[in-house]
Amino acid sequence: MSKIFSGIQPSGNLHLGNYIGAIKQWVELQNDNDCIFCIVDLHAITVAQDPKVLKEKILEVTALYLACGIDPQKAKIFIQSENPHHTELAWILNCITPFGQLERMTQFKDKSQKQQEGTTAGLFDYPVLMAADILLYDTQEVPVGQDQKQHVELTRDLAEKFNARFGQTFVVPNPRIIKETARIMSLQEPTYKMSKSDADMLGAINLLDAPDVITNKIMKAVTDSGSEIAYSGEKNAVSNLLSIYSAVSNISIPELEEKYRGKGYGEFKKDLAEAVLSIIIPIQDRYSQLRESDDELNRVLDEGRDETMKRSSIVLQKAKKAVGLGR
Ligand code: AQP
Repeated sequence: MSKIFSGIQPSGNLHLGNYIGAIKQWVELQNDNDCIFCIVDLHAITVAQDPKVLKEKILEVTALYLACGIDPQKAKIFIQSENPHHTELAWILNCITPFGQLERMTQFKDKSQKQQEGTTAGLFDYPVLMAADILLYDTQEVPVGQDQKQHVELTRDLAEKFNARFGQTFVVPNPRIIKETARIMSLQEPTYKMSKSDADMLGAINLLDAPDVITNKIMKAVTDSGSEIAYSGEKNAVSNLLSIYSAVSNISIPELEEKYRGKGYGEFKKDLAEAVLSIIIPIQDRYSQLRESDDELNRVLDEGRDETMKRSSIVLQKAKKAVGLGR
């Protein structure tokens, strides 16, 4: 049984990349592990958010966690900003984090280019807060998509550095990345990852998109030159569609290649849309039921906050004592 921590930002609409790259793994992991899944709203505000929309998205993400199969009897779910230990530990970690290491974070480089009103200190510091999120719970494994690997590596570096300087305090965590589904790409620009902040409305399949919208996005997905449905480095678009198909159907990629040998993109995409909908429609049904009243969501979040704060206070006190803070 491993201790597992992961989270998603309520910074927009959850999409199939978040589901395949993260939540789908969490649902499997919760059966045999001690899991905590967070709604990382403090990370979301590292880019500008409309306060009313953010508030709504926090409950939306919570309901989607449950609708996708996270079971609060097995895993704890809570909102990051409701546990102040995260920002407190982040400050302590800031004081041992090399500035140059944060400058090398590729997500910072990508996102700072998009910040029109100027890059904020929060965006720069985001990976240190993420390190605090992980280290507060003696986390052993962090299930994430490929884009977060560098941040988990920074977390490892900070834990090792802190332990070496102040004595054994933190467990050094490992990223848990499933190669085949670690990077689901945009349906319109398959060299970029599917992303909540993609300006192209056709690039991402959102978990709450209407079924006809999902079918339309898949039918309009770009393909590669040539008509062969095969997984290869030269066929980014079709390889991405095959990865999605395989993840939602549990049919292996070689089997799918065989099934569609000599067949056209039209038939392949129609079947892919059906396979995606067979996963998403039940999620949407459960989501609608959950949103009839938010009482259940609030109960789950209250319980998750209380339980996780008990755990994180132990590690935080240990870290503060090691550094020499307080009396
Ligand atoms: N395209 C993806 N393929 C596989 N995994 C993905 N993840 C995100 N996009 C993909 C994984 O989902 C988890 C939550 O990600 P996040 O919301 O914390 O932040 P993100 O990675 O920055 O997600 P987005 O969608 O790209 O959001 P924006 O546009 O707001 O930055 C992580 O485990 C991530 O790896």
